[in-house]
Amino acid sequence: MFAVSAPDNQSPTPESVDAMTQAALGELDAVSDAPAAEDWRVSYLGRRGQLTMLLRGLSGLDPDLRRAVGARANQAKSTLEEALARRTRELAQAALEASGRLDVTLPGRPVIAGRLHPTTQIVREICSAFMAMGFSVVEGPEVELDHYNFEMLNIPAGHPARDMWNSLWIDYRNEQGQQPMLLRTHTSPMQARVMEAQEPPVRVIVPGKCYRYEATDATHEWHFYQIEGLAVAEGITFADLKGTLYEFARRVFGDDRQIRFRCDYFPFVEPGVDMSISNFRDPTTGQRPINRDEDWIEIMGAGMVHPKVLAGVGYDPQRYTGFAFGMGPERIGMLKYGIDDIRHFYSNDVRFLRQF
Ligand code: FA5
Repeated sequence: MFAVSAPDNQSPTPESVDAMTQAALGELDAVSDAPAAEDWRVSYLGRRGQLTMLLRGLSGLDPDLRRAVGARANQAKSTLEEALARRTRELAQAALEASGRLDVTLPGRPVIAGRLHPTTQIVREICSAFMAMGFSVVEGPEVELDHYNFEMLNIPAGHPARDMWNSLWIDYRNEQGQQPMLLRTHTSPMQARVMEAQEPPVRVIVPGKCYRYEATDATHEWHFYQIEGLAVAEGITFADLKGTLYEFARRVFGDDRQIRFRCDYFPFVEPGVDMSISNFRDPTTGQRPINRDEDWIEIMGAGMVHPKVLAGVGYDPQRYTGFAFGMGPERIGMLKYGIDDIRHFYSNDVRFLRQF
């Protein structure tokens, strides 16, 4: 080992401390296992190690020399301690690799997997059913003009049917003055927007969010999704509407669920219907799909596009006919998965969301 004090007992100098440090680092490189590393530590950093002894002997030195050698020796101490820690890690890693073993008992790192929201899942499922029947998907604005949400749907200002949709109005003004705007109450305004933008034939579905100023209960939210459907061409009849909706219900609910059409009124269709899905008790379990005392749950409004709506977008109502529908995917999800309250969808309770 290198001696810090020269054999002739000369006083240490900064240079002799540097030389000792270099020699120590060289020896550490040559150390090949943990016991040898421990011997190295004892000989330099141990209680009677060279560097420790040097630091202890500083008090006997001339003040100038003491300062210079002291500073260098403290630096050397940190250098050697860091080098030892690094070498110890390298030796441990090398020993593990040499043993050919892997510590399989180490716990794995948990992977947090996200999942699709149940509404997204059911919306996608419904869209797939219609895409398989040749419909394409379009989307539109959630903040809508009165013009599209009502006027183009044969619901002029002051029409009593406006009360069917409790609206959330927006105070908006641009260079042209006041433009009555609202959070769309349904996806039906996209009927007019799509027909204005293209010539027949049209076959689209429009998924999107809607908003209504209304009290919530087990089947009503103030914000919810709708999926609009529109098909316009020459020769489309009510039978096409029924056939399309039967096929949709078969694809989403299977063959066993019953479907009910009833007359209903919407100013933009004639005739108009609503469609419900059976919520009957299972004779063996006594359970209903949705735990509510109702045999039928309404899932959509539909009908033949009103000639005034066709004429409003420039289509010839003598030549073209079409059908339209607007359904609530949350209610469809409730019937399909047995969810008894629509408010579970948006209360963000992970115990509910994790089930999907
Ligand atoms: C309409 O909104 C019409 N635009 C539907 C339509 C389209 C008729 C095209 C004719 C032709 P309605 O308000 O009934 O109709 O809503 C349609 C469906 O949206 C309902 O059957 C229901 O499934 C869903 N829905 C309506 N209001 C709510 C609500 N507050 N919470 C959850 N779902 C709702």
